[in-house]
Amino acid sequence: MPDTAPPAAALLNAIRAVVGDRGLLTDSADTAAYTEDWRHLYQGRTSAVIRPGTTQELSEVVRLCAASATPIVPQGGNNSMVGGAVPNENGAELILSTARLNRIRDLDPVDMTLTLEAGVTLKAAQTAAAEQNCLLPLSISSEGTAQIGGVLAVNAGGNNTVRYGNARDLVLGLEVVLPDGTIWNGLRRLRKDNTGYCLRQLFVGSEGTLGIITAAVLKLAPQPKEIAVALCGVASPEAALDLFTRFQAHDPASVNAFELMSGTGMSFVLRHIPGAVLPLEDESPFYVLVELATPRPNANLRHVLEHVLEQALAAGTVHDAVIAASEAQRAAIWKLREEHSEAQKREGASIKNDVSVPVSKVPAFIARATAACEALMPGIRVVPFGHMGDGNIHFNLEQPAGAGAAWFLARDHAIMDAVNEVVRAFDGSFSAEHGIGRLKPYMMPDWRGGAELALMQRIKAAIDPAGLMNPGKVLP
Ligand code: 2HG
Ligand code: ZN
Repeated sequence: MPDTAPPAAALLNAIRAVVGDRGLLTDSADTAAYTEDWRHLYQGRTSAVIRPGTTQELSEVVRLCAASATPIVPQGGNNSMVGGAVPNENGAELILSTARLNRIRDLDPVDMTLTLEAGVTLKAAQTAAAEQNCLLPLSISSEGTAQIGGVLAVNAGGNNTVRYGNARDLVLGLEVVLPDGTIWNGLRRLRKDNTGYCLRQLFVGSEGTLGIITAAVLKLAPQPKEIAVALCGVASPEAALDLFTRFQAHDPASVNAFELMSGTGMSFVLRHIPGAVLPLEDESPFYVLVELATPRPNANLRHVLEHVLEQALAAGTVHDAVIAASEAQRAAIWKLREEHSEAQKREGASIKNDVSVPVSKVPAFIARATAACEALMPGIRVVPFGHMGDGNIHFNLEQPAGAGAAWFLARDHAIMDAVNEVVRAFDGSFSAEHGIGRLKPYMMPDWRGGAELALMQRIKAAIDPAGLMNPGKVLP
């Protein structure tokens, strides 16, 4: 087990000699933003945040920490929904921020690859790709602050998974600093490379428990020539599923995003997010945001959208719809979806279940999970939203009106367990895209126990025998 005593001044001095004054924050006023998670679930402590400027510096810092048995918490944009990037309360863990590793090393529009460091934000990476007429096909609500290292460490999914897969599907190569400080340079950019175990995929999704991702080679896609977005009012998740199958039947290759929102979640956005306006005549029990995109010329996607929506309106699947007529309108529709987390946070305390079930089971899952939560806590407000095209629903709950936040959050395990029981009945997953972090390791024995968890523990012990990398995360 890692030492629980705060790191000695001698270690911090040695680290300062590597990263300089600019790379070391020790004042609690400066470290405060790094020790609390985005959801305010955890308030950790640390004696320093280390911000190396190069992979070499980061490796030397890790070597110093290994030599003194000092635990490290790697951190990117600190957007984890499961407390995956903050230290515990004992003050012994140091935070290693990748924020200053923020260079784009190479972009090759012929190979369609982007080689970049861990601290580049997803937004900056998307922009760099677009400037070369390429697409980095990964989009998440927190992309303005999320850093590539963190995005890969949690294998983020997001809005375009239905078309392009998760973060791991885009990774051709990685550079990783291992727990003893060794730099593994696996920054290959080959489409084919069958040479032993696929190590990069071991680090993708490992949440910083096996090493620190410092750079990556990502696969790019052709930039779309047309994008068409619609917001639709639908009566139920069943109607949303019917609409999804209509688009899949008509032109599956162009479905770029298919997102579900509830009337409750939308009402939070309209209430709390400045400038948010519903572009439909009436409010609706549920909404779908559908985005079509294609790199083909003259595809007339607006026509495709109109055609499918007209049929869905005639069948009663959709009762109202609007198609964005400009880039500004498209952004305004996406804002209604992307601000769901922020709006929910402003509304009060929330309990989040980032779950997945087979796409065809989403409506039945939502119905049964809603009933289970309402039976457990009358008045609880159910806020399901998310990536319906992937079967990934953020089955979030908001405290009953008038109930205290602390009272509500104290019941989080009971509520998550009730939801997970329904997830299990549909052969789903209790964590689809946010990972395990500090919030969910207790669920692992139940869901991944036996040979699977034993194998994960052996991998952890082999790569990080002293248990210094992001302790207390992922594994129980
Ligand atoms: C999203 O899809 C994010 O917007 C956050 O994954 C979901 O707040 C959440 O539960
Ligand atoms: Zn999501």
